Amino acid sequence: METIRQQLITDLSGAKTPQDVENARVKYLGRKGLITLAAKETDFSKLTAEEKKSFGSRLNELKNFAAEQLAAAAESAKQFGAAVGGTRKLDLTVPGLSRRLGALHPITTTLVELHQIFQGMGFMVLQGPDIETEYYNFESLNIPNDHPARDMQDTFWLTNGMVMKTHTSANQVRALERFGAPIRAIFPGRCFRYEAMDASHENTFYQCEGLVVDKNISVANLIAVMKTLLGEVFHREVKVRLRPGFFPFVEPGFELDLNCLICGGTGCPTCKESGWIELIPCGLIHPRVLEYGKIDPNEYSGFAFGLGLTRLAMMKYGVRDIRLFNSGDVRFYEQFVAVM
Ligand code: FA5
Repeated sequence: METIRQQLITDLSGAKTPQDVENARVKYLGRKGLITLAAKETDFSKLTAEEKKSFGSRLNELKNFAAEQLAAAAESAKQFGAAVGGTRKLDLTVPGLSRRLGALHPITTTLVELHQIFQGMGFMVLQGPDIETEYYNFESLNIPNDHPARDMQDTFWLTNGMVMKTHTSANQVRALERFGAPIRAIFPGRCFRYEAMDASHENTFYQCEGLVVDKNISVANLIAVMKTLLGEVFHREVKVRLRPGFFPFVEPGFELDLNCLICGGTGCPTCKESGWIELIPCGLIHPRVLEYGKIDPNEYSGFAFGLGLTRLAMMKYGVRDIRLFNSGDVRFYEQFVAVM
């Protein structure tokens, strides 16, 4: 009986279709099945009363065991049949058996939203490399080797002299060289900095660069685009402030800060108790950068901005600590919707 039990377990582990299970049922419990015959072919006259009792109860146990196993195998064969559409072809559209659906990463959701907003304003979406030359990351942006602005973006260098892109501005001159003027483009991407990490600073974070070059572009165009952007992202009035900011590749340059949406402006660790989050540095493109991009600054002007995309996601979703985004903590990711 033990041999029959083991054989049944082996057969059922290989049974995939309802027909496989039916074959197993006939083999073990059918009229000429192994369990049925074990009962029929035993000569009870040779057994003592005690042996008869023990044999009968073990046989019943085996029958019950076989019936249970066959029922369970029939159920999983049915589900497997549904999953493969009745044939052996795999149908990837059948929902999985696990109820724990994944969710899009909040950075992905924010990226897609930005694509839609800017495409609505006629911007192309471009992508540049993560590993950059010193020329595109610094020099072509009017930041020569000895310029103190390099200190603000202390970073990771590769042994071959290339650099992990410290800001998406690194793609500005690439875009100008490739597409010329007029141009309207955003280029979101990851940035890397050797950074002391805290609630609002990561060593790996996202920015979204924006670039517009055309005839007669002014600060008024820049402000109009910023207003449209913030209106569409937050769907409500948010408080911002514009102050002068220095970046060697814009002139004039500004810092657009957002009133902290975590504390409402009263001060918290996320905004370093200041009530404001540095969100979108921006300005009119420096004529020298246009020249590096082979654009005539006498004919064209433009603006650029470097939106802190990860910080935008923090404000949009109320995330107090930037380190959660790259934490790999499922409890954090699960809180975001599964579909957009
Ligand atoms: C720049 O990176 C400039 N390239 C932005 C720019 C583009 C200015 C075009 C003018 C014209 P900054 O270092 O301030 O500037 O970074 C821009 C934004 O990225 C910040 O406002 C902030 O929102 C975000 N950011 C910067 N460093 C970090 C960090 N370590 N972690 C998370 N976000 C950061």
